[in-house]
Amino acid sequence: MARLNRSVLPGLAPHAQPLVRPGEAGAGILHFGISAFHRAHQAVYTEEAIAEGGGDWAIVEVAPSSHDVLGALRAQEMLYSVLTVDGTEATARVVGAFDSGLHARDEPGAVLRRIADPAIRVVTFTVTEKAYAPGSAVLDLLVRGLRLRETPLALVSCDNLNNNGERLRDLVGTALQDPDVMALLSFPGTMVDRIVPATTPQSLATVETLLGARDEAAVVGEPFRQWVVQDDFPGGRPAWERAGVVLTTDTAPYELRKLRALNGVHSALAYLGALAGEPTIDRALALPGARGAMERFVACDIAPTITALPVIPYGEQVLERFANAALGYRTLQVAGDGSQKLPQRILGTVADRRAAGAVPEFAALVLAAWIRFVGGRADDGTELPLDDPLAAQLRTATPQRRLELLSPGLADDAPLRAEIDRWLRDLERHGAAATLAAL
Ligand code: CS2
Repeated sequence: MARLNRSVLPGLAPHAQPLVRPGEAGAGILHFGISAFHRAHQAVYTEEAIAEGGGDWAIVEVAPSSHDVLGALRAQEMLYSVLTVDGTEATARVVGAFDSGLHARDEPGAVLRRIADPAIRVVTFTVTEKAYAPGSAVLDLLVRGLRLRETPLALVSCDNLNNNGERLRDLVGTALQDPDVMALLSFPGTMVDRIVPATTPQSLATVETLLGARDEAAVVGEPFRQWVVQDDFPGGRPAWERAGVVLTTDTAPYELRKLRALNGVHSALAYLGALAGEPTIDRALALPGARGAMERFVACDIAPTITALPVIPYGEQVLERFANAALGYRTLQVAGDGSQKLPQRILGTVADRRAAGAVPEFAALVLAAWIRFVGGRADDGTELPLDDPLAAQLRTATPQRRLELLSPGLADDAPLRAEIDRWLRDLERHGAAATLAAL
């Protein structure tokens, strides 16, 4: 079977063709973190924006540490495809948004030159929650490059964090200590959304059948996608609005709703599902009582904390998306890095409800499920792997200490603690499946 590259494009079906031909647009964006999510989200929007609105906005990809994806992309002349799955439907299309790729550790000089390059007017990031800490390798390299910068540039966080733009501004500002360079930069906030599970050998095989070429860098996504971006780009930007991106002055309400009513519910299903032995999110949602519990989580705990946008219909749509069995999103994948994810997914809801004098029953259930999950055993005794920067500490800690590691002071809130303990007893005695079924 031929490997995907430029020479196989003429033989592909019309609906599988890239919207932008390789080399058609010059580079205008530098992206850190060649994640599956980025390839199925920002890259797809950007390719459409170039096709609709023109401009030199092709993306230079920077791999921070792993060589795998960059190697596969280089072998394919930076082409890859997105497999969109829904129920029994699956379509694959090649994306032509990438200009070239660099490896941060192997080619730091080339990355620095690109950060300083006036042709690059936007830098985007999908580096996961845990990279937003002082001293990370990506931040170091970025700051060194920014010291060489002389023209305006937008730095865009596409990670699932509250106020991601402001977070990035604080990190960069503190590390850079250079007001002249800071004056050239903007840090637009974003809300990014598309469910993109880790690619499996089975999905690569489906892509191969659909394309008639082997693609080692293919990604899988649901049909739904959304991107809300604060319109603050001093050096210009692609015509993203032509690709359906919502450009606005304030992304905060969208982020808040997405982090709490999508990612928060995702994490809830991940921990409860993993404890119950369910491998995927759709199967966790299909557990008796799970859907009703998630609806009540949204209606009783989350909706009262968000007034700027409708939450209940959004939550219903999210559950429909989670029910897409073709995605096969692993509960263990969503459960990973909980210490980094739960603050913005669950603790904001908890804090707002506590401030209003209420004890959020379902958010407490999620915290109890997480406490039990990090202990390392499913309800039937099966071992559960723990992928988390705090894994070593969490594994051996008491429930109280686990809450403290998540957020100092959290365990001192007596009414909340009582609610979490009540759920912990239920989970220990009856397991997650029976606890959900009894709701
Ligand atoms: C998920 C997200 O893995 C996870 O933690 O909750 O990646 C989720 O699928 C995306 O944010 C959806 O936009």
